[in-house]
Amino acid sequence: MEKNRRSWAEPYKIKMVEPVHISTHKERQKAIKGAGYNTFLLRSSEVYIDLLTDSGTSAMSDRQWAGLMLGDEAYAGSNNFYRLEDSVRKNYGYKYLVPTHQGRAAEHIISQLLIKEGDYIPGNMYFTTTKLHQELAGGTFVDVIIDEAHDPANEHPFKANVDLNKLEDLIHDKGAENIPYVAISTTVNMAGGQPISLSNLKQVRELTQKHGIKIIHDMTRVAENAYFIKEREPGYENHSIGDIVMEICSLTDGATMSAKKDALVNIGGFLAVNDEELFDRARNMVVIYEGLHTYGGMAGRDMEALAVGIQESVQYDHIRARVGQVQYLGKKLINMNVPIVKPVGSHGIFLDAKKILPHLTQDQLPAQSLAAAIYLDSGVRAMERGVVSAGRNPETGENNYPKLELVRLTIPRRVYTQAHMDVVAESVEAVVANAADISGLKFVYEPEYLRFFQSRFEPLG
Ligand code: P61
Repeated sequence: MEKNRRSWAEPYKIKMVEPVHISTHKERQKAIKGAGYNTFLLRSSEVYIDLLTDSGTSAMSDRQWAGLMLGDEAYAGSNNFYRLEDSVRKNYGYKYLVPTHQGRAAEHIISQLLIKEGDYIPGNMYFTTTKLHQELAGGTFVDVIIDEAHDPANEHPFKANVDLNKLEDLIHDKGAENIPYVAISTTVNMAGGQPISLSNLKQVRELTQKHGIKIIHDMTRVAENAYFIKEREPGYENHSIGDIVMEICSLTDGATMSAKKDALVNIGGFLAVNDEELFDRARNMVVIYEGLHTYGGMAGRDMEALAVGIQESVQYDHIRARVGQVQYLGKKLINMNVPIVKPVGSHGIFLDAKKILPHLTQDQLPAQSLAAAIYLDSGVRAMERGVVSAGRNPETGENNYPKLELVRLTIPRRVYTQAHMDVVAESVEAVVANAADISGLKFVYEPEYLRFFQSRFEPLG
C-alpha cells in the first residue's frame, strides 16, 4: 500500500526559515584561499548550500524543540536520561545505556575497554575516528568488507557486506583471542553510504559466535540501512523499519552511536551494551571523560530531543523522504553522466574524483581539489573523502592510498529542498565539464591526527 504512493515528498511542512547568503565568485575566491583550500576551514557564512556533512545539521521537529523545554538539568538522575534509556531500549533493544556527547566519545570508551595492545579489529571498511581510537588503544584495524565496496561503479545492492572468507582467514591467522570484536557499521560511510544485508550480518554472527568474538555495531545510520533492507532484501518488504532496526541490533553485542545523524539531533551520542559487567566498566569510564553516567556530556534538554528523534528516525515516511531526496540528486547526476558511487547511498552522493580528474595522481589530491572547485563554482560545500582523509600509516608514516578517492555531497536531514538539489547538480555538472582546468593541490600544513579537518593546501604550479 504505502509503496504505491508516487513521490517521496517531504512528510512535513516548513515552519521557520534560516536565510543563507548567496556569495559572488570573487567572494568565494577569497574565502577558499583564506581557508587553505580546505572546505572544513570555511566559515559557514561563506557557504550557500552546506553539504559538508549530515552530522548535527538536521532540522529538529516541533516535538523535539518542545522537548528542549522539558529539559531536567539535574546533575544526577535527570528525567530525560530515563526517557532516553527507555527510547533506546524500545527502539534498539540494547539493555544498558551510557550517554556521551557524540559518537567518537563512545568509540573512545569501547576501544579502551575492549582492545589490548597488539589486537586486530576487523570491520566493514574503516571510519576515520573509529580507526584512530582503535589505534590509540593499541589495536590495528583490518578491512574485511567485500571487494565490490572498493569499486565505485559496482552496483552490488549490499556493498557493506563482510567477506566471510577474509574474516575467517584473519581469525585463523591472528587467533580469536587477539580479536576483541568485529566492528560492523550500518551503513558504511566511506563506501558511499552503503548498506549491509541481514543475511550477511547473520552469517557474521554465526562465525563470530563460533569463536567467541563480539560484534560492536556502529549504528550511526542504522535506520537508513534498514530502509535499504526493506527495499532490496527478499523477505523484508513487509517488515517495518523499526522491526528491521531491532533485528539488526539483536545480532550484535553493543553499539556506538553518533546521534547527530539518523537520530535527528544537533549534538549527542551513546554507547549501548547488553553485558552488565561491560556496562559497569563503561559507566565508570564515562565519568572520567564525559560527565556523570546519567548525562555523559549532554544537557537534559539534548537527551529529551534525542529520545524523540530516535522515534522519528524509524518512521517509514520520514526515512523514505530522507533517502528519496538523496536518490533524487543521485539520479540527476547519473543522467548528467557524472561519475558517482553506485548504487546511490543513503546520506550523500560520492563523486568519483579519480574518474573526473584523470590527469591528477593521487598525490596531487584530486578529491580535495574537486571539493575546492565546486565551492568556487557555486558556494556548495562538499567534503574530501580520499587520500587526505585516509591519513598516514601510524608505523611507517607513509600516506595511505585508498582505492576510493571521493568527494562527498552530504545531505542534511529535513533541511534543503529539491530546488537546492537542482542547483547542486547544475554546479557539479559545470565543474565536471571543465575538469581539465583543475590543477592539483599540495599540503602546506598537516596536523598529526585526523589531518583532513585542519590541513591547509596550496595550488600546484
Ligand atoms: C560525518 F569528516 N561522521 O560523516 P561523531 N561513525 C560514523 C560516522 O559517520 C561518524 C562517527 C562515527 C561524520 C562527522 C565527521 O572524518 C570525519 O558524533 C559512521 O562525529 O563523533 C561521524 O561520530 C563519529 C566528519 C567525523 C568527518 C569524522 O560527517
